[in-house]
Amino acid sequence: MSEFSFKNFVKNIEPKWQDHWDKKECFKAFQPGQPGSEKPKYYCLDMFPYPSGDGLHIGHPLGYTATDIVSRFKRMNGFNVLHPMGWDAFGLPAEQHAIKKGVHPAITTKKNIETFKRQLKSLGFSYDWSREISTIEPSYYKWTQFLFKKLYEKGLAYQAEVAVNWCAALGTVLANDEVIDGKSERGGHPVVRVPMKQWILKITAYAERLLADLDKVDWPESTKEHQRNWIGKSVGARVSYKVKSHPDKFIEVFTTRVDTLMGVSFIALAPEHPWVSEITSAQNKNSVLSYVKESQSKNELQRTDLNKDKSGVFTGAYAVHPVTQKEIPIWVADYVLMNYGTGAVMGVPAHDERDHEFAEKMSLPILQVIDEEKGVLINSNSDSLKLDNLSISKGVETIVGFLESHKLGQKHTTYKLRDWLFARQRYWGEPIPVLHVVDGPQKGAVRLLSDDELPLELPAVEKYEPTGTGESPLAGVKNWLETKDPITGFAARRETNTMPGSAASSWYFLRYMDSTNNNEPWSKESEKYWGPVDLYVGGSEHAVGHLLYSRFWQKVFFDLGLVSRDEPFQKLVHQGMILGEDGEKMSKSRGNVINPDAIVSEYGADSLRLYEMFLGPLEKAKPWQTKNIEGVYRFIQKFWRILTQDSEALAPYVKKSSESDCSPELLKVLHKTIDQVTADIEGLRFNTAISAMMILVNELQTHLNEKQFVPHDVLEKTALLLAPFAPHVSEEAWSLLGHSESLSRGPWPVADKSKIQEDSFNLAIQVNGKLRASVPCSKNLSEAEVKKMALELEAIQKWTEGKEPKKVIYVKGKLLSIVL
Ligand code: ANZ
Repeated sequence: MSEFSFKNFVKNIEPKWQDHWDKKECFKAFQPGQPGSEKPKYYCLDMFPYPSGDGLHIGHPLGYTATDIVSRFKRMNGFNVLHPMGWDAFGLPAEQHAIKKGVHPAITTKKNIETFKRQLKSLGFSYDWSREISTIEPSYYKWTQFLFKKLYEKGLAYQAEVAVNWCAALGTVLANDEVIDGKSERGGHPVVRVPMKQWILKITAYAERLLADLDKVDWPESTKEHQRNWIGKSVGARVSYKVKSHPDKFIEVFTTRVDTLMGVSFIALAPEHPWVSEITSAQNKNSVLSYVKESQSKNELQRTDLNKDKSGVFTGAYAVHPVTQKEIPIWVADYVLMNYGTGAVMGVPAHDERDHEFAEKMSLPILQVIDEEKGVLINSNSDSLKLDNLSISKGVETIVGFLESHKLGQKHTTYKLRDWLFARQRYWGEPIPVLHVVDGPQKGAVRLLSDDELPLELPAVEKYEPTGTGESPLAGVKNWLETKDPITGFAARRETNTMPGSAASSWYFLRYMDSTNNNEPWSKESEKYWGPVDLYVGGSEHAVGHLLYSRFWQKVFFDLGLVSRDEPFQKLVHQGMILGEDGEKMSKSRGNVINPDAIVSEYGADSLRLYEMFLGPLEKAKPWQTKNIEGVYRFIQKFWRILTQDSEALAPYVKKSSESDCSPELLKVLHKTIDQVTADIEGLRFNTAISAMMILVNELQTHLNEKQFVPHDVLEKTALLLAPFAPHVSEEAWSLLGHSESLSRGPWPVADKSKIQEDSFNLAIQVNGKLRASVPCSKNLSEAEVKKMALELEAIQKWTEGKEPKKVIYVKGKLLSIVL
């Protein structure tokens, strides 16, 4: 078959099978109670894409092919597989794209979804498209709003004036995970901290469980560690220092090293600490005020940078040491952050690097109180507490005991995790389902919309660009904005902020379980059946964003009795990045971007799928090489040729018959391949599975070349093995081999281990205890036959010299020992 016709053949069969799968609902997942649901379930999930204007990136099919292989494999193994797809279509990227194109996001997003869907279909992924979701549909975001209400009712959503990450260029606030090194993750624009009234979700209430439950899931260790660090648990103590000039005021500090209490030589407050101006003495007022002002222009990163010079200013006030009652100067220093711990620290220059620098610069005393080598307290005795020579842990215990009994401190655990900023001053997001009463006796009250008012639809507007003022474009939509308080009848305004991009993605995996339910986001029954996601594949960039938020929502839903388990994703895998041919990250500006459409049209989807899987281990970064696709392309061609080429001449060698007619060598390769491909798919080692199948197909070719028999059975099993990877050509082969039903539900071939076993082994032969020969020996030989063979060997006769052995001992499959 010529190259040209094979190309046409591929062009022909791929859409044909895609249509067939659609029409016959080959990938339908059966709801609990339906026929088919009695099978074991398997939930295999991709991170759903945001449908960008660029269409599918060559990196998308990497993870998607991996989950597709697993989904197809599980289906063929008798599982009821849930493998869904949808669109994460609200949010900043979609809006930015629309702004760039000058076309309303509702229009661009719809168009992009169509492109994405066409592209995904052209790759032959086995999604149950009847469960498709799109987060911008009111039928979907109705439930996002409903779930927000649940969080609010549980006290986990609140409004507060907080310092937020404001990005003027994007015209919106950003969540902490959207800010990298003081710049917006998207676009790299500067981000500054400004106070704003915001909706916030209390993820910190779940910090401990989010941390502890990481032990329950099968995730990459690096991702768990990333979450652990992001949650940032610190176990320590709070200590109260009385302010000498204001005896009713106690400055609370948080410390992880309460054992160093006797080495404190100053207290430092964050510039934003509420007591700064109150405790500052008259003489110091001006210098303190100007310092505070100056620090506002620095971001958190600049302030905490270890390499930066420490700065600060003395307030003129003193604190009282809780044990010695000595005076300790109170400073303001911008390396102390207001949003961590209590916004105040006790400075221990001898044992903390930043405090040390600060003390040196300000000429404050540096007193060593721990012998770090011995791990004991020193210089720490006072009239009221004898601490010297205590171990650090004993020291902590004694000091905390003292502080507690004097009501001057207690053990305390703190987390770096911040509450989740849940409002964006943007148009393209879910409206937050609340009203603000603006008139009447209950002015200022916040009302949740009732369930039957949901969805609160996003109004159609002409101007959707950020206003730049910090207010959402929705604030300009008068007829939508102004409404009435249902309770008092007085004027009310709708909330104009929208939800962040990560709202919809925090629960979409639950919606797939019951995507057409109009009465609830999902039924308990469907969650009980489908949960948790058995395999989740997606990018590691979501480690502390989406993957943390979803765990939080799942736990809240668990506490509300809406779901039956408190972790959403049992096994998580991150696919590696596909780099450009030049080994660099693919980007338009580098001009090294590969378009999947072009590859599919040249080589077909099966080749693209095989190639991406053959590139290397799923998790690794690897460069793309278009010319190497030829390798997998030829592999499929070879398989097809074996099935069809010279069929008349070869017919006698490929007849309908059973394996028993087949040569043991071929059977061995076949069953080895079945065994390996099965284990490799389970272990997500797709590249080695493909290598194994290549060996098998070569073996088939060799057999035919030598006019040896290749039974029909063997060809069938080869097609089945290949099906998860290259489903189109496998279906075509399966039908050519006489099947009228799709192979999408199996049967998956089972390896016959007895056929795999090596049929020869190395026999070691000893004469009088000394190794004299080592020869290959067939496993089928009896003990007598082995003895006879050994004694006839020249290498042995040299030693036996014709003598009759006194004893011959045979250790089966290993050793023959001849005693003369
Ligand atoms: C005294 C001390 C002595 C400290 C010592 C450390 C070493 P982690 O482990 O990251 O939680 N700290 C507390 N609140 C702070 C704030 N708002 N801004 C900046 N620094 C703050 O760090 C806890 C330690 O960081 C605390 O323990 C405190 O310094 C400082 F030898 O107290 B430590």
